[in-house]
Formats: sequence, C-alpha cells, structure tokens
Amino acid sequence: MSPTPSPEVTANGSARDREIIAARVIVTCPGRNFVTLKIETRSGISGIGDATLNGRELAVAAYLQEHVVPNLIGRDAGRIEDIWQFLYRGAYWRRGPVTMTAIAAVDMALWDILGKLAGMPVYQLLGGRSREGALVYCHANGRDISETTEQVGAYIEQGFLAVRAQCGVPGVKKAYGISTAGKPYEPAESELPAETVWSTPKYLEIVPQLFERLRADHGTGVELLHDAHHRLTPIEAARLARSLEPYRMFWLEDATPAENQKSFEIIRQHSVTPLAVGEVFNSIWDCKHLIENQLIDYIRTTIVHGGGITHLRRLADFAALHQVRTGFHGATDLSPVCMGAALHFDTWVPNFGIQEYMFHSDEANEVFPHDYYFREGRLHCGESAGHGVTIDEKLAARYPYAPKQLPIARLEDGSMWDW
Ligand code: CS2
Ligand code: MG
Repeated sequence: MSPTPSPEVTANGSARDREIIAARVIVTCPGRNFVTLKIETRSGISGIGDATLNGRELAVAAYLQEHVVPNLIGRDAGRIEDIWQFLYRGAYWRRGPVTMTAIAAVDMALWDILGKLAGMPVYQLLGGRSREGALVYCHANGRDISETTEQVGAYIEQGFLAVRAQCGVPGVKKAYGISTAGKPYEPAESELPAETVWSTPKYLEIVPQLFERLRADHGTGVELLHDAHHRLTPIEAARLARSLEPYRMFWLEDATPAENQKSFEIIRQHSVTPLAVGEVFNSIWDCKHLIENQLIDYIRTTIVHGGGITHLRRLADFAALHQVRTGFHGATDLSPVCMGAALHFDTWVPNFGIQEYMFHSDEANEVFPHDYYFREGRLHCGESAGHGVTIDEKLAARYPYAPKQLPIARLEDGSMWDW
C-alpha cells in the first residue's frame, strides 16, 4: 500500500494550515452598499475580497452564501487556480456579472491569504514591481463648462496628472456623471431606478466645446478623459471621437455599447482618438474580438467584476500581445478592497495604462482600513503582506444595507435607452 503522502509543507505553510474552515459574507453601507467575502483558514490567517455589484449587491451575496461558501469549507486556500476552475467550470451556467463577481471575491481573498502566508505583498507574488505607483485619474464634473473647468483646475492643483471631465448638457435635466451639488457623485440614488431623459444631439453639441475650453484653460500637459457611458450609436461615437481629436484625449470611454464588439470597427475607421471599454465586462470573452483586432486601446474590466486576479492576469497578458493596456474601473461602487487588489495588479502588470480613482467616503475608508496612498498623481500600494486592505467588522455592522438601484435612461420620445 503506498504511504499516504504527508501534507506538503511549503513556504506558505502546510496544507493543514491553509485549510479553509469558515467563509462569510459581510454586507455594509458606509455611504453606499458594499459586499465583502471573508475567508478564514486553520492557521488563523484570513483574507477578504470585494463582491460589490452596484444595484445587484444582494444577488452576489446570495450567490456566495448559497452556492460558493459551502463549496469552500475544507479546501486548501493555496489552491487558488483549482478553486477558480472549480467555481467557473463547476457553475455550469458560467460567466455573467453575478457569477464572476462572486468568483472574484473568492479569488481576491485567496491571493490575500497567500500573501499573508508567504509574508509578501500580492504584487510580489505576481512577479514584482514594474513601476513606482499607478498613474490615476479622478473625476471632474460641473453643471456647465465653467464649473467643470474650474474643478479640473482644482484637481491639477492637487497634483493629479489625469482628469476625467463630464459636464451638464443644456436641455438635459440629469446628464450622466454630474454630482448633485456638493455631494460626491453616486449614481445609485434611489430604491427603484430613477428615470432620466437623454438627448444625443444635445450631448454631441456640448462635449467638443467642453474639451476645447479645457485645453484653452489648462494647456496640453494634463491628460483628459471622457466617458460617453454607452450612450452613442457607432456612427455617433465615430463623430464624437473625430470631433475630440484636436484636444488629444487620453481616451474616450464606453463610446458605444460593446456587446457587438465588431461595431468598434466603425469608430476606428473614422478616428484616432484612443478608446477604452470594459467596466461592464466580466470575462475575456467579452473583449476577445476587440483586443485581437486592436479595436480598443485600454481594457477597463477590473478585478471585482472580471473574475479576480487569476482571470485578469490572463486577460491582461492577452491584451499585452495586442498592445492594449489596462485602465481599471475604479468608481466609488467598487470597494477599497478592490482598489487595494487592483493597485497590486497595477504595480505588477507590464501593460499598465491608468487606474480610475474615485474617492470613497470617510465612513467607507474607516470600515476598510488600507495602506495604499496617493502621491504626485499616482496611487501607491503598501508593502504589507497580502493586498493591504482589511475590514472593521464591528464598524461595518453599524451600516445596514440600504436598497439602491442605478438609474435608467429614456430618449425624449420615451424610447428606452442606455444609461
Ligand atoms: C462610470 C461608473 O466610473 C465610470 O467610468 O462608468 O461610475 C459607473 O457609472 C458606475 O460604476 C456604475 O455603478
Ligand atoms: Mg465608465
């Protein structure tokens, strides 16, 4: 009879140390809803992963609670790849935002645990530093061009090297991306979707004027970005991209809905404005055609919605073959846990482009203590083992879930449109 193999003892402890003994889903609402998965191992080391899907938080929480957590208990937390394959191929109904966000939360927590077991920051586990800090962009917006250019100026003063600019659209009551006076921008404002009205002709009128003014006010040194937020048809997107060429955009984002990846060929035929897409994607299959035909310049799919570090590593390597760079989504509705994991990825990934950085509320930063920090236009991950973000569960419990959904958009004639 062959001797039972003794549990491997490796640099990251023994299989027994790494055995998953508990996992729990934490829903909290410090300023906005966040879902976090915490995985505990027999060694006492635990890790956390972000599982927040804006407006669908409880769908992911239930998926984790009912279909993932029971499958984790007893597994070796060091078998990150095998657990990813189990959760992806074992789901049968594979892919989709809920499933891939749940898998991402497990994956982030397991990389966090591995880092702690090995005594290394996650970027080191991935292959080490490729840069000192990740170039970030923040969000400037205003009810009109003057308010917006003023906010862009203020961010440049604060040391930002790249700024996304969105402004109100005359004749459109609630244009995308404009904060309500004095409050940070948070689109999921109501229990049921708020109805907004959209007009592409009015929008296409004002956007080139906005960026003409921004270049006139702030020169060519600052990187300028804009998010069309899935609102345009391909030919309208081509028109906007071409009209922005004189202002040298860093990127035009979500120019047209990307289910039909081929439609980006129309934009490419008409303009050299760089294109970014992918915050709503959840796997490499959503962007394979876009990347291999170089129809985009930046892929926005990030750790929390794209199946975690394990899948994003594959996606980023595939993108690198086609000279496409990363431009991770980083809105307030992705928790500081995702930001922490993303920054370790940004620090390692060779084809890094830029990282979105929308500021979390003070309450959120207190619930999720972290060691990343902003300096001279870049975000720097910390050197602590793991991804450098923790959760204060006592404090989290003080912020109960508050049902909120994202708005919808209709055209002026009432036709349903893309928000
Ligand atoms: C936006 C997001 O940051 C962005 O680029 O597209 O704020 C998006 O509207 C939200 O993440 C939706 O929850
Ligand atoms: Mg966007």
